[in-house]
Formats: sequence, C-alpha cells, structure tokens
Amino acid sequence: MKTFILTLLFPLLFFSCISQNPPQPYGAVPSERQLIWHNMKYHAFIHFGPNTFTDIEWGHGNESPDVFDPTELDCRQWARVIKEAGMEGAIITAKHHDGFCLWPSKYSTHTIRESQWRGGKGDVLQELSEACREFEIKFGIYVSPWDRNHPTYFTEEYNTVFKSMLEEVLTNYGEVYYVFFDGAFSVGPDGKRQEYDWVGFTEVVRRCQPNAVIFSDAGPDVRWIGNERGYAAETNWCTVKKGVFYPGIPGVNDQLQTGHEDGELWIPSEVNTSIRPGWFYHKQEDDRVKSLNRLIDNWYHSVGMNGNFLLNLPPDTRGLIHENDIKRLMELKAYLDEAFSLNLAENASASATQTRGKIFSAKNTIDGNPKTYWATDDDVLKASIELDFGQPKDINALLIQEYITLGQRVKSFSIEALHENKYEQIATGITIGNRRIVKFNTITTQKLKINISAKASPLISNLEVYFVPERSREPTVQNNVR
Ligand code: FUL
Repeated sequence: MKTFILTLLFPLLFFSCISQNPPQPYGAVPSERQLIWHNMKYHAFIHFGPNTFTDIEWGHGNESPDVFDPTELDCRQWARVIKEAGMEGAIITAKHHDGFCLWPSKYSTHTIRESQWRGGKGDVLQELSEACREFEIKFGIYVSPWDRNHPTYFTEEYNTVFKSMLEEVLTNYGEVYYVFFDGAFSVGPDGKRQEYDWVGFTEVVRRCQPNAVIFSDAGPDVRWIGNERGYAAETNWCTVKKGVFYPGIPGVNDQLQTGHEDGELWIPSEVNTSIRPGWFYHKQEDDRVKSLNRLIDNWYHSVGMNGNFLLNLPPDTRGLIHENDIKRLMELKAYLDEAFSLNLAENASASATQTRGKIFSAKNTIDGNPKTYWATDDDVLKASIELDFGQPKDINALLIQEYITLGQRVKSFSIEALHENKYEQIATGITIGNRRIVKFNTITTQKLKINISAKASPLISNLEVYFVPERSREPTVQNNVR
C-alpha cells in the first residue's frame, strides 16, 4: 500500500508519482449550472397564494383576488429565517395551479394587482428577491404550467402566454437560480390535455437566466425523486435514460428514485417535502409540524443520498413563517451543527491499495479554488482506502464524495472497522455520487477501510468521519421508508 497523509482536506494527499494522465470523463457528466447546484445542499420552498387564505391545497382559479390579504407580510422575516436555518436558496410559488400571479403580470387578470391588498400595488416577487439579496440567499421560482384560471388554457395560445409570464419573472427580479416546473395537470371536460411547449419554456429560461437550473419530473437539469415525503433511496444515480421521463407522466416513480445506472443524461435528484402535512399553510396543522427526528431522517435521505433537500416552509395568513416551524428548523440546524462540527478524518493518515500517479487537481469553476481528487489507474475498478486515526475514536458516520465532474462511477461500497486486530464490516452502500452520508452503529476504532467497486476508475474528492449524536427512535438510514 502506498501511504499518503489525510490533512485538512482529503485532496491534499502525497505519494509517489507513476502516471501523470488525468482520468477521462466517463458517461454523462454534469453541466456547469448543475455543478453549481450540486455544490448546494439545502433550499427553502415557499408555498404562498390564495390557498393560504382559503385553506385548500389546490385552488380552483375562480377565487376572488381579494382573498389574498396577508396582514403582516414580511419577506425579510422569511429570508432571515431561511438564512439562519442554514438554507442557501428560496423558491417561491410565483404561480400555483390556481393561476394567481404573485406579481402584476401583464398577461393575466388574475394577479396581485387585481386584489385590494396594498391597493393593488404589491409585488411579492419584488419583496422576496430584494430580501434574498439582503440576506445573501439565492432566489428561485416555481411556476405551474397547469393554470385553472387562464382563459387560454387548453389552447396553443397558452404556451405563448406562459412563455411571456416566464420572461417577466426571469427578467424583472435579478438573478434567478432555480426554476421549478410542476408536473400536475388536469384534463378538460372533453378529455383534452394541454400540450406544453417544453422546448420553448426551456429556451426562455436559458436565454433569460443561463445559470438557472430547471426542475421538473424529468429535468432537464434536476429531476423529482418520485415522492413528496422527502426520501431518496440507497441507489441514486445522477444519470437517467433518454425517453423514459416526461413531466406529468405517471408510473415511473420507482425509476425516478433510482435513476438509471447507464443513463445517457445527467439529471440528478432533488428531494422535496413540506415541514407540515400540507404544502400551503393551514391553521389546523400548527401542531403537526414534522418532528425533529423525521427532519433529520429526511436530511440523511436527501443530502446524505446524493440529492439536494428542498424543504417547504409555508407562510401563514399574516404572511410570516410560523413560530412552530421556525422552532423546528432551528432544532434541525442545531443538530446539524453539532453532528458535523468535528471531522475526525481531518488529522487521519490515509492509504490506498492502488493510486494513479498523483492527486489530480482541476480548477473548481464554482469557487475558483483548485479541486483535487484521488483516482486509480483506468483498469483498476476495485480499490480500498484505509484511514488511520492514530488512536481509537468513537465514530458512527462517514461522508464520501465522488469527483462527479468526470461522471458518477461507484456502484457499490462497504465500510470495515478494525476491531481486535481484525477488520469487520460495519456498513454497505450502493451509489455515492455527489455526496453520500452513511450512518452506522457507534464503534470505537483506530482504523477504517472503505472498499469501492466502480464502473470506471473511482474518483473520490472527499472523505469525512463523524461521531453524530445518537437519537432515540431515530429511523435507520438503511430502512428506506417510501
Ligand atoms: C405538486 C403540486 O400539486 C403541489 O401543490 C405542490 O406544489 C407540490 C410541490 O407539487 O405537484
């Protein structure tokens, strides 16, 4: 075994040089805008609109605009809470299925302008985008293609209307990092279904906000994980096959969960859920905010399973994020801060069964810093990395990341810990991708071994080891609840 030292970051490793050639990309690889998104973890979803006041989840589109009447709207409170919770972006329902626009769109008569709120002069997108800039979080929008109000819906003309609306929200509010296209739809009385101009919608987003990622059930940049409970699965490929997923086409939720090992397209998963049972605020759910254990479980099944976590925080009829939701969010933040404060791999020494000539370094276009990674020779698809902590440590979690810029390669791995001079298997996993956090029963050990089996030479950019707080009744990561 060649020996190298694991210092501050796993990438700073030393060993003798044999081969100098960096590995070539393998299969589908992420775009620049996807890499920016991969570099994030945790986002806030904001469902707000007439439904907040009518106490239903899917508005019919015939509600009076006057029902929209927040008494104390304060988008700065939302942004402050989101920032303090450690979230990096906010994605708001600019238009939900009822068609009501939270901005004064020129292309609809069912907007905030038609309500008496603030004398028809309000603009929630304006307020939120400004608050996001002030608190340094990113601003994203959800726009429902399904529109139960617009008179042109079910005609080709609606596509033009929708593209014009998109252009408004993507040009008038500064930088937009994320565009969420919902897959829900209805069938008209005559059995008719609106044909959406997805190519045209994508073209508008690319033209107006070239760095924004587009989410839908099927991408093109980020895909739905196939459930709204906030759970990715053990197997989670960023790659998917062409021609399998389309927005609003049912029956493929299992495949949305796993992706496809040999997919030709890079469309990684976002894992979304609401902090309450509903997506919109309902007073009767004030005492049904998800438990801390549940949110922790969602965290390990999203951020810890090669996804990004999008957690919905529905503002109430005052126009504020409710106190009970804030309390739970801050509890989750406190848990995460404590759990991931001390990386025990930082001062460990590391060795590998085989290492390509050097640690490769590529300019990380996201933050400009060099990003380094460990690789094996091209023909070495199985390898082990051993960490030596120098003395026995209590540990129960491993965070591991592939250098996904060159593709997702690892197809299984196992973790062994040294116990009475013998290695014992303590956990197994399937895919890694951008980030995998594996929890296992607490063990006291000086050495840890990670055995990797990959489709092409494995590239690992980061390894971290933690002793996270044990929690009672905590669901285990291995038993994926769906
Ligand atoms: C679904 C919608 O129908 C829900 O109302 C919510 O917006 C959720 C995020 O997506 O498809």
